[in-house]
Amino acid sequence: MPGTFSFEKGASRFQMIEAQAARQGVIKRYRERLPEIPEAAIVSIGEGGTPLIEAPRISERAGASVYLKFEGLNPTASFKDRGMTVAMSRAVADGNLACICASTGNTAASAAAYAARAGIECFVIVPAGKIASGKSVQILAHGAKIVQIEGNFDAALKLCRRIAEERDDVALVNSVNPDRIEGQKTAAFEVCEAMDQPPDVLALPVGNAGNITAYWKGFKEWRKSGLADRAPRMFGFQAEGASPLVAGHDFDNPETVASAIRIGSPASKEDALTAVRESGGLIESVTDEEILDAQALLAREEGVFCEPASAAGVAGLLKLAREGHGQEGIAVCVLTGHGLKDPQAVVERSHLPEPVPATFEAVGRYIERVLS
Ligand code: AN7
Repeated sequence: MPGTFSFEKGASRFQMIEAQAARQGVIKRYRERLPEIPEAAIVSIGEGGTPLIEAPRISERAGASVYLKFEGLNPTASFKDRGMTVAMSRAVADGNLACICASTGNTAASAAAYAARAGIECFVIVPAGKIASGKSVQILAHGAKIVQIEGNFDAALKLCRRIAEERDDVALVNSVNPDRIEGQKTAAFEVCEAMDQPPDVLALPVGNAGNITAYWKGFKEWRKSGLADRAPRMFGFQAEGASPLVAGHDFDNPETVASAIRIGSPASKEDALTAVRESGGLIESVTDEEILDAQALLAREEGVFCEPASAAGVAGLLKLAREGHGQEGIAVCVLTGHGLKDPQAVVERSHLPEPVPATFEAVGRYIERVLS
């Protein structure tokens, strides 16, 4: 009711407007740092503006002050939305009838949502039976056309590139599309803004290597514009069974529990290696067990639930610390996707206990046992 608001209520309303501004979408928020997109073509669902969360328990173990950039809080629950808003806006501006992508799941879920909003058709080519259930559900919910191939991500990407080459009405929205990288680099800007300076280390999972490329581009641009005089060291981590950048050769049959990064021939491998070299960083591998342990630690001790692949950065920092290479200063770990994307990964490691009678005694006994 007008006139009944106290000053404090007015202030909190102002904070709400501030919060809304942070989630106006990355194109509007960072317009001057992104390629030009005609206003009428912008396709946004309010991506970006994700929190940077302090992680005291992980910090104790890693020897550094660790913060989590929780990208699972984007509209489709992964970092892919940052690049997808730019790629899809361009697809609309160019008058495409459809978009296409290869995916281990998250790119497809994001493309499906943004294409739905744009009102264009979306084709997603995925490795049959290898997509986490949350992601498949998203693809179906948004009405994308899903093609399951008897082959892996690398084969799917090859097919998509060819189709997009041969059809000028279909836009390729994988991260080989430079607009994807442009959008994704905004996460680096947000990290710098939130901390008032770049961190010492940025640790993240590496699959097709678009994200490490994008972060490095963002940090370099931030430094170049004079807002910082340095940039973080880039620490990329691959799953051991899918670690072509560590091994120095492609993997024909990549395998890992972290299905998001089950990629044997990263499209942006050269850019990823450049980012590591220029920043004085590293690319290493972590085992599936280390990944799942880090995922559980994040969930059980920090209250932050990410999907397995997303825990690779934390797993990597913890591994380095165990090997005597604890990092000094501030490390930001990018948690690329939400834990609800892949419920099976947790269900397979836990179990629901047998039902008990609906009595105070039975339930009370259980609580007594846990707390004693
Ligand atoms: C949760 O969706 O490649 O190194 O097709 O979903 O930029 O590939 C997903 C990749 C990390 C790796 N974390 O990022 C796809 C896809 C999560 C991911 C990565 C992915 P890139």
